[in-house]
Amino acid sequence: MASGTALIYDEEMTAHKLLWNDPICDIEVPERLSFSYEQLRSYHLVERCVHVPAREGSEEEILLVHSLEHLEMAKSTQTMNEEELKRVSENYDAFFFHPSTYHCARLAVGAALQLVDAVMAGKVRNGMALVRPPGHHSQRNAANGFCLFNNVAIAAEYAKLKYGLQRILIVDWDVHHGQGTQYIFEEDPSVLYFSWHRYEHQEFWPSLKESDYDAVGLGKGKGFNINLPWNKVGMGNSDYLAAFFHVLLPMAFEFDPELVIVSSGYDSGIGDPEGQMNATPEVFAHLTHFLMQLANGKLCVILEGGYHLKSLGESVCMTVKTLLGDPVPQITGEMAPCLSAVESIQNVRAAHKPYWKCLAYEDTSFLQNLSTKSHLLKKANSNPSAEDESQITNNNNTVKVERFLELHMKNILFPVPPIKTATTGSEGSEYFLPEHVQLVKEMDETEIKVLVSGFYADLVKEEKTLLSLGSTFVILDKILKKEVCNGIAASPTAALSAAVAVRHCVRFGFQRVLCVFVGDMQMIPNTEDGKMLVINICEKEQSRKTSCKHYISLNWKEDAGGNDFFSAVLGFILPVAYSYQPNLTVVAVGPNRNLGISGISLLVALLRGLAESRVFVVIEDTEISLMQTVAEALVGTSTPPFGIYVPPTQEKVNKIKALRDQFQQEWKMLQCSVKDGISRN
Ligand code: Q9C
Ligand code: ZN
Repeated sequence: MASGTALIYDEEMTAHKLLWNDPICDIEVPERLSFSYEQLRSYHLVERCVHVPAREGSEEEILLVHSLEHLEMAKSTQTMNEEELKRVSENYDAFFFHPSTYHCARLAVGAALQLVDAVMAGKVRNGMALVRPPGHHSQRNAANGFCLFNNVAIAAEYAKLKYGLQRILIVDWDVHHGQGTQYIFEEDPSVLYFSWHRYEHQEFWPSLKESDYDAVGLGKGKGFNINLPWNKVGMGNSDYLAAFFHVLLPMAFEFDPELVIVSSGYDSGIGDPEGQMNATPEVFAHLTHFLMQLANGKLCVILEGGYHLKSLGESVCMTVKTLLGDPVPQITGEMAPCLSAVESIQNVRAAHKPYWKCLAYEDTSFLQNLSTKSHLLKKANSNPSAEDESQITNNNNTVKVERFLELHMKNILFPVPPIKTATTGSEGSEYFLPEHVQLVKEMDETEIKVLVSGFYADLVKEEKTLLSLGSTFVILDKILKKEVCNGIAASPTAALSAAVAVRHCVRFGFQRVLCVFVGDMQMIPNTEDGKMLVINICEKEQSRKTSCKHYISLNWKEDAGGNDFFSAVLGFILPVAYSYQPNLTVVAVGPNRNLGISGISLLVALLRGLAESRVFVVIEDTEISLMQTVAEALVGTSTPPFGIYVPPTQEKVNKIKALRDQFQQEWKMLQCSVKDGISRN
C-alpha cells in the first residue's frame, strides 16, 4: 500500500496580487502561500513530505469544467494594462486580475491534478497542494470570490476521466459556500459535495437561497449535495466535530468514496476576518484524521481561503502533520455544540432523510431556527465612523489572536514518541506485523510480582494470571513514559489485564481513562470515581450492571454481511469519547467477540483521534488473529480493510437513537437534534 505525503508548493503562485485599492479583495495576499510554507518549514514538515512539482493545467483540462469563453477571457488578461485589468475585474463579484493571474491559476489547476496523479498512481498515500488563486467559488463561466478556475472541481472531473472513478467525495471546510462547486456537480451522483458555511439566514456572502440545507442536489444528483449552513458566527471545535459525527461522516461512509478531495479553506478557523469563527488549529488535525479513514486513505487536500496568516499557517501545519501520520493533538474547548449548530445539523439530516439509509429512521421535523430569530434585531448600523472603529478592533483582534495562538500551539503540541506502536507479540509475529512495529520483551516475573503485590493483589489471585500481566505492564509503561504512542498486549484474560491497566494508569496520575470492551468481559473495573468511562460492547444485555454515566453497555451484533458498526462508532462511541476527553484509551477484546475484524479496526483507527493517540489494546489469546489488523490500525500508515459498509437496520438505528436520548445530557457531543425539555448552556 502507498505511503508518504505529497506537498506541492510553487513560489510562482505568489505573483498574482491586487494592484489597486479594493477593501473587499485586499485580504487575498501572496503571503498566504509563502507564510504557510515557512510555517511548514519551521515545524520541519517540508522535509518529511514528498516534494511534487506543480505544472500548468492544460486548456483541455480547464475545459473539463469551464466554458471556452471563460478560458479565453482569462487568457486575454495576460497582456492587459492596469486600467484594463481593473475593468475586466469589475465584471465579477470579488475578483481581481493581475498580468500573472492566468499563469498562476493554471499552476493552481495543475498542482491539484499533480496531487491527484501522485495519489492515484500510488506514489504517495495522500497530500496537500498550496495554491493561489483558490477555486471553489469559480463557475463554468465566471470568476467569483477570489477564484478564477475551480481547481477542486477540475481535479474531480480529471480523476473520473483518467482513473475511471465512480465515487468522489469533496469536503469543503472553507467558511464560505463553494457555490461554484455545487453548481458544477449538482446533477452528478458520482460526486458527493459537502460544504459547511457561514450563512446567517442568507445574510452572509454570497447570500444565496441555494446555500441552505434544503439544496440537496438536482435530478440524478439528488441527495449528493450537502449544505450545512451556520446561522451564527463563533462556531468552534465542538460544532465542527458534531457536524462530522452527525452529518458528513455517516453519509460519507455510506457513500464509500474511492477518493476524497478537500476544498481546504482555513477561514473557518479562529481569528479569520471573514469567517468570525472560533475553531482552533488542532480541529483540522481531527477533521483530517477522520477523512483519512475513507477511500483507503486516498486524500487530496487543496488550499482555498484563510486570511489570518498565523491561524492559516498553524492550521495548514496541523493538516500536513496529520497526513504524515503523527499523533493527533488533544482537542481543546468545551465539548458541547451550540444550539444554533444543533438546529442546522437537525435540519440537514431531515432534508437528506430520503436519500441516505443511515438517516432513514430520523424523526423529520425542520426547525424554524428559534435560536437565531433575534439576529434581525442585532444588525449593526454602519456609518463611516463605526466602520473605522471596527477596523481598529479588527486589527487589535488580529494581534490578539496571534498572541493567543503562539501560546496555544505551545500548549497542545507535544514531542512525538520515537516509536509509534509496540507489542510483545507472539510466536512468529515478526513475520506478519506491519513495519515500524517494535517488538519488546515482556516484564520478568520478579518485577511483576513486586508490582502486583503492591497494588493489584485484590485483582490478581492466581499465580498464572499474574504471569500473564508481563505483556500488559511492559507495553503500558512504554506508553506512560511516552517512549511509544500506542501498543498491543496479548493476554489469557483480557478483562483482568484491562482492569489492572486502568488502575495502573490512574495510579500514574491519569484523570480520565476511556475503556472500550468488546466481547465477553468477566470483570468490569469499578467506575465510581469518574476516572474511567467504560463502553461495553457486548452481545447480550448485561443484567448485573445497569448503565450509568460512566458505564455504558452497548448491545450489538454485527451484521454478518458487512460492517454496519460504523454507524455506532460515528453516532455514539466517538461522540461520547470526544465528550469525555480521555488521557488514554484502553481497548480490550475478549472471547466470543461480537464484532468483525473490520469493525474493530475502524474503532481502533478512529479512537486514535483521542488522548494524543495513546491507545492500549489488549487482546485475549483466543482472538490473537486480530493482532495484525489491529497493529495496522494503530500504526496508521496504511488503512486496514474496514469491510463492506452496510447500512444499519431500523433496529440498530433505533438502538443508537435510544442511547443518544439516554446520554446526551451528560455527553453533549451526542446532541444532533433539539427536543423539548433539553436544557442547554
Ligand atoms: N460584499 C474564498 O475564501 N467577499 N473566497 C465578498 C462582497 C468575498 C472568499 C464580499 C469572499 C471570497 C476562497
Ligand atoms: Zn472562504
